[in-house]
Amino acid sequence: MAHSVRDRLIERWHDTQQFFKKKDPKRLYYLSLEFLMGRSLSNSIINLGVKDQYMDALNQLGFSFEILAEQEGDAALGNGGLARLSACQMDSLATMDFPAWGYGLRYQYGLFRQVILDGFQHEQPDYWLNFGNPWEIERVHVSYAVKFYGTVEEKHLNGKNCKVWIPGETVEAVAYDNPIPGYGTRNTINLRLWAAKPSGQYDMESFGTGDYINAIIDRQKAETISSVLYPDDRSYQGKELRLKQQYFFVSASVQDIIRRFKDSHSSFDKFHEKVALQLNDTHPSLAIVEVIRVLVDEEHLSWKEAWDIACNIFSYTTHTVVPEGLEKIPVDLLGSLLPRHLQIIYDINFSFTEELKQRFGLDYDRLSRMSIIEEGAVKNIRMANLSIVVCHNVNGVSRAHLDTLKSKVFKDFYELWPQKFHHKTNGITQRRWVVVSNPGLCDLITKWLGTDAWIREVDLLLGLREHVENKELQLEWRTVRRVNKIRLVEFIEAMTGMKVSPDAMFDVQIKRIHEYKRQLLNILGIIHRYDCIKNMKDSERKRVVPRVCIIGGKAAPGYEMAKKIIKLCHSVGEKINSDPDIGDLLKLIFIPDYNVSVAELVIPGSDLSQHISTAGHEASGTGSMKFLINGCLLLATADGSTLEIIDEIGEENMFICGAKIHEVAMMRENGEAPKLPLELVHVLRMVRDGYFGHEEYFKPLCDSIESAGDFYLLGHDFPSYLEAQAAADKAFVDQETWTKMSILSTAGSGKFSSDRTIGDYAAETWGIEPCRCPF
Ligand code: 26M
Repeated sequence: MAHSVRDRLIERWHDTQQFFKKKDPKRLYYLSLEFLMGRSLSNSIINLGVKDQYMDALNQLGFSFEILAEQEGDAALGNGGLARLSACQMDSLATMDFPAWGYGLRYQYGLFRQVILDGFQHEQPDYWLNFGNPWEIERVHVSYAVKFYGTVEEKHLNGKNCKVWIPGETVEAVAYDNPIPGYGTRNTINLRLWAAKPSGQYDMESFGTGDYINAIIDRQKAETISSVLYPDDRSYQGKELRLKQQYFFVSASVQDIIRRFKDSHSSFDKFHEKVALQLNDTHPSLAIVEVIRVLVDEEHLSWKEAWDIACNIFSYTTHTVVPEGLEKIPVDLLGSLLPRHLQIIYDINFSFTEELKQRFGLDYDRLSRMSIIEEGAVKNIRMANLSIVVCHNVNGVSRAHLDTLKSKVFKDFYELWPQKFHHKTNGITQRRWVVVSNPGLCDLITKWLGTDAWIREVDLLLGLREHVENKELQLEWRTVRRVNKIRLVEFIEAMTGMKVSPDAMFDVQIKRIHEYKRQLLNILGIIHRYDCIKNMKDSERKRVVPRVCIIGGKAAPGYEMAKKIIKLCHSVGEKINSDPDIGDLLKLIFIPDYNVSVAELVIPGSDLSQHISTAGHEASGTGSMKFLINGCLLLATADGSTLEIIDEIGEENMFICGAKIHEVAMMRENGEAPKLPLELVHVLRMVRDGYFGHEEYFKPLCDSIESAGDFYLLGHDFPSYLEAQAAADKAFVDQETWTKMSILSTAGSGKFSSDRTIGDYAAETWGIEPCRCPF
């Protein structure tokens, strides 16, 4: 089946590329080290508009489509938010007919699989290409040499001084093309992923068997460059392999882009009118340096010409909130791997610091803060500074994030170039997150809107507001959600052996495990709930709203605190779930190996979802948007994109808690360590006393709140968190009110489609126009 779908994809993909070539519009190149595509089968047949035909054909052959579709593994070439965002944006780019390309790395090992043994996370390799990948087309003839190491020599050529890089190592980049079909259009764009292969031009002269064997083994080592995705989404460790990955992918992509441009242009005069390059965070920011290097050293443009081109074509989106989250590369490392690039970075920095001196005088503090080079025991290159200096546009991922960029992270740069700073609030694609993953709700929405046009024009969802009081809609809405819950019940039983009741409120927190995302706050809240129920009289218990608490997410392999949180979740779950005193009133389930396809199943079956980062720490957050559009209510802090969600659907349709962003800032400035609320002290006492076992192992978690300053403010937010939870219970008892809130969540979610995000980028940042291939 995949191969027959692939044939359809290839036809359209081919026609689209031909059409773009003929029209030669300005193209967008989206550069990202990570794409979390998930499964492709369902998404492809839906976007191609052939789902019914395939379902029929399969039925005739005696297969069930749902069961077949579940056999597919995820393409997990990314960590979390940033990586799934690139996948959603590719879907929108294709659907909206934009002449766009994605570029990335074809890792042989995707994000590790999470296996839980005795409550502890273990990482297992994700060798995802084992059985072949029907969604890619290997392009053996599309390959480029990528060079590393070596020296730079000064040469005199045609009366000019030139820098010549004499590299020490060459690796071949081979293209693998992944068609991305748009919905309701013939357009099918390309995601080109590069794989590393030994270079053809290798010197294979051997002087004996040993040399020969070693020469072959050496060649083989080239492949390590694209072998494994780094599984950490927070810290930059200055590893050579990671830098090699970044440059490998950037160099191949830039060569490909320049070759395509030169196919139809004889000079670079129009380059900036035909090319826009988008950097998904700073990970691909060496592309800036590479473009300048190629234009100056290989195409012999002047520095000024190359500089102007680079400034015109690059834009950059940052996904970070804290200054420590910004990428740095040790100067020595870069100098040894890419000596010519280091020179260019110094040249850029020289002109930039001269400009700064002109503008601000000899303000050395400012100069050292803004310099691309960080001085110190180890000298580093600040990739964000490099990106801001060159890019014409720097985007944050939510309105609140932009405020933080202006006032903190990039304050100095904002003072210098206020016009560069913007935000494009993130979004998610309603194709994957409703049409593919929640067909029941999809049909219901279409029925009540009287059209399926919302799948391309998401603002039409607003039309649901008119019907919110309609009893028939409310009943159908509840029925669809109930069916999804039962599917989730079955999944939970298959994964964990636990039978949970679909009558309970399904309360879900699924995302990467991070201290700032505060899964710990959730678990401590659950312990509190458990303790309350234990101490209740029978008459009080009757009023308790039954809950199934679901937590899922991976911890970076080296992130000890995150791993402790996973273990705590299991230990608490074991205690609660086996307590006969509690029964169906409370359950705590950890869903192992959370990924895109697990999310597709869990989200449609959830009642309540939690997004409770300490205010000021989540740049945007996109999980919340997937829950929102599926009619799941949000319990959230006023952080990242949640503030904009409040604007769209109203605080009365959500459960908001916790300190506000400015309050967090104030508490931190005052260095206040306020007294912890009694309920929290009590709950921590239970953990410390070994109520859930492993008291030594959990001690650092308790300490982080009680003796290490409670940086993430669990103490401050605990009471209001419990209030929000109580408000959710109260609302859930009245199913009619709950259903209305749910309908209004879906109705108001339109702004959070990646179609809106991409439309804004196209108009305000990239300057590209749709280029629609005729059917
Ligand atoms: C770092 C070092 C080495 C290798 C990889 C990394 C790295 C990889 C991913 C660092 C950060 C990475 O991702 C950060 C991320 O996912 N940020 C999230 O981006 C989302 C999309 O904009 C936002 O919604 C989230 O708020 C933000 O946390």
